[in-house]
Amino acid sequence: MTKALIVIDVQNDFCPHGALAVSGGDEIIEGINALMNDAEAVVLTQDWHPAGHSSFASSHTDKAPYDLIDMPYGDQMLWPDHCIIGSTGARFHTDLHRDRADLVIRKGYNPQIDSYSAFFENDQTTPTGLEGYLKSRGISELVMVGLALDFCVNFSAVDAAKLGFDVTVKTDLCRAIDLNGSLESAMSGMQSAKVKLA
Ligand code: VGL
Ligand code: ZN
Repeated sequence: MTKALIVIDVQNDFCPHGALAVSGGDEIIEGINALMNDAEAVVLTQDWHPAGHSSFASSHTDKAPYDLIDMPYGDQMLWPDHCIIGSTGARFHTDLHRDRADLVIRKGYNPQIDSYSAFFENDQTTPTGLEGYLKSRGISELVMVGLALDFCVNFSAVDAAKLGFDVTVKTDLCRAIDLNGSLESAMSGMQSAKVKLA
C-alpha cells in the first residue's frame, strides 16, 4: 500500500499564543517531522480564511466565539478571527518541516462556507481536490496528525474513511480544542467510521 502522511493545520494561530490556540499544539511538531520519513507522500493542510469569513463571530451581530449559528448547510460554530489569508497566524509553525510537503492544500477560503475537512467543505459536497490527488497517485493508506483532533482532524479522517481510504489517526500527535464534549463525540464518530485510532 502506498501511504501518505496528512498533517492538519499546524499553523501559528492553533499553537500557543495564536488566535485560536490549542493547548499543547506545538508539542506535536517534532514527532510529526520524524513521521515524514515513513510516508511516500506528505500533505500539509492550511486553514486559510478571507477577512470577514462567515465562521468568525466578529462577522455576525450579537454573536460571540463558540456560539452556534444556523447556516444553509447546517450548524456552524463561530470562532475568533483566525488563519486570515497572508497573516502570520496563518503561516505554518516555523518548526514544522514544511519543505518536505509534496502538496499544500488550503481550505476555508470560500467566504460563505467553513471547511474543517481536508476533503470537503462543511456543505459536505464541495470537494477540495485532495481525493483526486491522492487517488491519482495510487495512495490508499493515510496517517493523520495535527490540529485540532476534535474538529479538522476528525472531519478529515471521517471523510477519508467514507471515501475508502485506510485511515489511522495518531492521537498522540494531535491536540484537541475540547468544547462541550466535542472530543468525546469526535472519538466515537471516528470509531464508528472505522478510522483506526493509534
Ligand atoms: C479548526 C476551527 C476552525 C481546526 C479550523 O483546524 O481544527 N478549528 N478552523
Ligand atoms: Zn478555521
